[in-house]
Amino acid sequence: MTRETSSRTRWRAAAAGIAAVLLAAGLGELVAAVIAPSASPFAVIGGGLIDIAPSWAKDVAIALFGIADKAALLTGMAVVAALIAAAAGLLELQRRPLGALIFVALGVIGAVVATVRSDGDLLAWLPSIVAGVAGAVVLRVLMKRTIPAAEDPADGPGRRQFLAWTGATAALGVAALVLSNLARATVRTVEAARATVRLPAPATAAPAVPATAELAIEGLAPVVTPNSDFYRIDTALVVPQVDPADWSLRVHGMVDHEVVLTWDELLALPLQESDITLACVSNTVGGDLIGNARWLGYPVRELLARAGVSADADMVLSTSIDGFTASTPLEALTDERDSLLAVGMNGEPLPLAHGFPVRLVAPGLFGYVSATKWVTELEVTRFDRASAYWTTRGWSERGPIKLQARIDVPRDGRSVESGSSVIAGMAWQPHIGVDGVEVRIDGGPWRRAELATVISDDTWVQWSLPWTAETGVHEIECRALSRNGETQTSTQAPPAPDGAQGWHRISVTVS
Ligand SMILES: Nc1nc2c(c(=O)[nH]1)N[C@H]1C(S)=C(S)[C@@H](COP(=O)(O)O)O[C@H]1N2
Ligand SMILES: [Mo]
Repeated sequence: MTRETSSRTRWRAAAAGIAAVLLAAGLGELVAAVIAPSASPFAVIGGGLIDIAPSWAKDVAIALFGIADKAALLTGMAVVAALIAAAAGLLELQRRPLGALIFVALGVIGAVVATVRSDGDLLAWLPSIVAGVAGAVVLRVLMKRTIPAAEDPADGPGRRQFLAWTGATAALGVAALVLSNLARATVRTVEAARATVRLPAPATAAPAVPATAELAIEGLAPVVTPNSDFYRIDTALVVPQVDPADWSLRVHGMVDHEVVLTWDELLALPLQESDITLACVSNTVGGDLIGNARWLGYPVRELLARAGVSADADMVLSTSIDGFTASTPLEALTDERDSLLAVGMNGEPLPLAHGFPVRLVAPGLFGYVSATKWVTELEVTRFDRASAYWTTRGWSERGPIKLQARIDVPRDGRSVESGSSVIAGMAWQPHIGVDGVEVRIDGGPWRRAELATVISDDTWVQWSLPWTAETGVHEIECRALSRNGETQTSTQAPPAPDGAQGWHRISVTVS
């Protein structure tokens, strides 16, 4: 490389790399959208990253980005891809064809990951290979068209030609990405299938939610969480698309006889409706990874009774279509509680992101040990024989939801007008139930809040306490009292390994 051209040339080479990766990604996504929706290069590599990431990294991601963790991951991947591509451009400049080979190598890695991770999709390798080869070819072409040959720098392609070639390539890449999204949308038949589902009326209906269960205080979480506001936590970068017509559930393992249930068979069974609060073990004290819905489903206990469970078994390992697993203590699925094989959520078929067509919900247990979405398999087994997705990553084997109270009103850190005001929040210990909530201000005496009407022991409950706010900065704390006589512990603990604990404490300025 001659000296005069080196800086400008390097910029052009890096730009060629980035334009090439855009077009490569666009083509890969387009091929995936049309022939192998589960093998989108971005999705398989992102999914692989999620699965190999250490759990502390996931905790940090959830803490930083909450339910936007997936958008953050995709953004991060895009930035890393751009950096690698720029580096590949520079390398191509120094040692042709090593830069182009980087694209090919990335394509091969993507193809391997896609093949390993796809559930038997024979063409899963194709999108990544197309992306890798296209990236390599486009990089070579761009370099040729936009970078002056070393021998006669003055005579090489001008600025205009550089901008035209790189710009056109990048624009094509963006167009391919947009097109791939459109293609995916038209291929999205499962959403259409969901729209045609008519859920049967429950054989056992839940009583109407009492009007007095909802205090309707501004800023307080509604006692029934609308589906669109329900938190979503899972390891699926792309929401699994399970057509009910193709769905079945296999119950096997330590049973007298295997049971296979299809969608039509499930809907023909007597379904039960139940209000159940679902919480995530990653929820921090005061956090909002919790929601309450009216679920419709078939009691898991009935299904297990049909299969005939061995007396030696103590766990049910449920598996999702995407390979996620949860290990649920057997007694939580066979005792009197309403653990459901759920098909309905707040009067609708499950939203796709919440497990359509069928998921589990078990009152009293954190989601990671009980609430498998897109569930396809129940294996009756033992804790000493099998372990599940999160338990193999260091989370506790048993996951009962802890006794917790949260202050929603006023919001932590907000300022409040002095005078008559209200403190309000939510409290829960699903399946045990909440008996009361106590509040104290600035370390003063505990005062008993008023509970709204409790829907059931399986749900959270709203509470409130009138407060005459005096000017100054105030610290407000709350703690829940359970129906079995316990007072929420003040001992703090982080979410790992079995759920956060400690009193929720907020600070507000009254003026
Ligand atoms: N298939 C599958 N099911 C899953 C998970 C998952 O990652 N994959 N996550 C579990 C966890 S950790 C929680 S807290 C709940 C959350 O359910 P939601 O997203 O419907 O709120 O789903 C559970 N079921
Ligand atoms: Mo969770």
